[in-house]
Amino acid sequence: MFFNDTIVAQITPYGKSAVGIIRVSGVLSSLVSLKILKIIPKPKIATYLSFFDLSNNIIDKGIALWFPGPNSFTGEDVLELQTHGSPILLNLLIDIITSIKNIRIARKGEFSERAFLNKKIDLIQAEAINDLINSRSEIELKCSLKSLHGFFSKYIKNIIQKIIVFRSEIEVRIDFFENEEEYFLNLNIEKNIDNIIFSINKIINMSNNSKILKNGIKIVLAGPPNVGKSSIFNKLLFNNRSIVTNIKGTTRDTLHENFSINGVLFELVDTAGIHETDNVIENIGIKRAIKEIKNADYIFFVIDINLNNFIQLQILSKFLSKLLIKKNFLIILNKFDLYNKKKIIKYKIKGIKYIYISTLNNLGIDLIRKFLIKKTKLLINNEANFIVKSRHLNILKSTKNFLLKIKKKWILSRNIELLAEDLFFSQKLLNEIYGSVTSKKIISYIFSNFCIGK
Ligand SMILES: Nc1nc2c(ncn2[C@@H]2O[C@H](COP(=O)(O)OP(=O)(O)OP(=O)(O)O)[C@@H](O)[C@H]2O)c(=O)[nH]1
Ligand SMILES: [Mg+2]
Repeated sequence: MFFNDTIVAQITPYGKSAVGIIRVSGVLSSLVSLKILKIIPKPKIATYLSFFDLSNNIIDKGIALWFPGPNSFTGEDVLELQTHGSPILLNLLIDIITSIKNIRIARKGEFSERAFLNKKIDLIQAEAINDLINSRSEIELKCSLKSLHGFFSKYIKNIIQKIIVFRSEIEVRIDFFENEEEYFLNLNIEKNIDNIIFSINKIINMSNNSKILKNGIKIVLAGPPNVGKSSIFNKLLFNNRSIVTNIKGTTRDTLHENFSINGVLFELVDTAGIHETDNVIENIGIKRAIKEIKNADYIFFVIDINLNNFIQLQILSKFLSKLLIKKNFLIILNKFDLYNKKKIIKYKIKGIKYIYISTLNNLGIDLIRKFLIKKTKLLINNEANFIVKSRHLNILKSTKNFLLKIKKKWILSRNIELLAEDLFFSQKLLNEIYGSVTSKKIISYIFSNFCIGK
């Protein structure tokens, strides 16, 4: 695709740094090179050169890289200038470059957008570049790299290929057989549609992990007041982040902190103790705690092992019957240091994992960590780890629903030509994931979320 205007932007972060890089892309890149460097450097070779201003004064010396199109990131002629990282120098260079007619500052994500429009990368890869830059954990970074290298695209391509093969079998029959009965001979239409839906469902199910891979595993510490939730919070963070006192209802607001184990991000949330109270502030805190519990991936329900009181058990059973029914949770029995054998409490509940600890003696904290490490291993060892973005998920779901409709229509009408047409449409729907038929508006929206210079 040809663009009249050439674009320029600083591609390193703003502010002082050892080196700053400016990228120019477009038809006028060679003119920029002649103006600033007085030559066009050899392609793809780092060349140490003087940089000149418009009055031919040397303003700096640095490295220039010349990538003639189409063998560049954007597919256009690209010039990259590496200078000392002075914001004034970098601004001066950009001013010189933009003083040339038809050269302007690049919009957010415009280099990647041009790479996409010039078919250097597909939309999945463009999105993966952005995800990679914004990754908050090692596992998210690895997933983005996989998508960038076409791992996710391969899954989608396989489904599209299945539709193409199925369609061509149908079309051969339409073209060559006159007798209607022969149309369907050896062609198990419903089974074929089911098979495509099955492959789509497989990816939809994989997306369940996407939220965790991207945002981390959310663990909420919940339970009655004064049982040691904040103490556990602090121990797991190695930081006295949350206030601990022997007064019931110390924690009121929710506290959120991130940490990572084995490259997997965790979000740990400390909450207000749940109990009956007339205190207005505490009640707001309890409401917030319940909201966090509902959004948790794991709930660590903390109990004081020494309190054989009815309320603790009541709260726990309320949890079991209502909130936690579909949640993963672990019961942590704290204050084991005060444990009195005569007061043994039967907290054992079938199918629920529980751990005895004492934050005072540092006992059992390692067991909680082991529990978390186990969770990370389950994630890391999953070969099919990738992040299914909501845009991809929406397309997959609408293609699946469309295929279900196609199947129904076929059963009712037995119209093979209509079936071929519908299958072609479902193929087009899936292609939107790559952006080959995606509307300009959606594409601009996707790239507008990128950072400047990308
Ligand atoms: N003996 C003993 N005391 C503990 C232990 N863990 C916490 N405590 C004490 O129990 C009291 C309450 O601890 P917190 O961590 O504030 O309890 P919490 O569940 O966050 O309480 P709220 O914020 O009020 O809901 C503090 O005095 C802690 O020092 C433990 O393992 N053994
Ligand atoms: Mg607390």
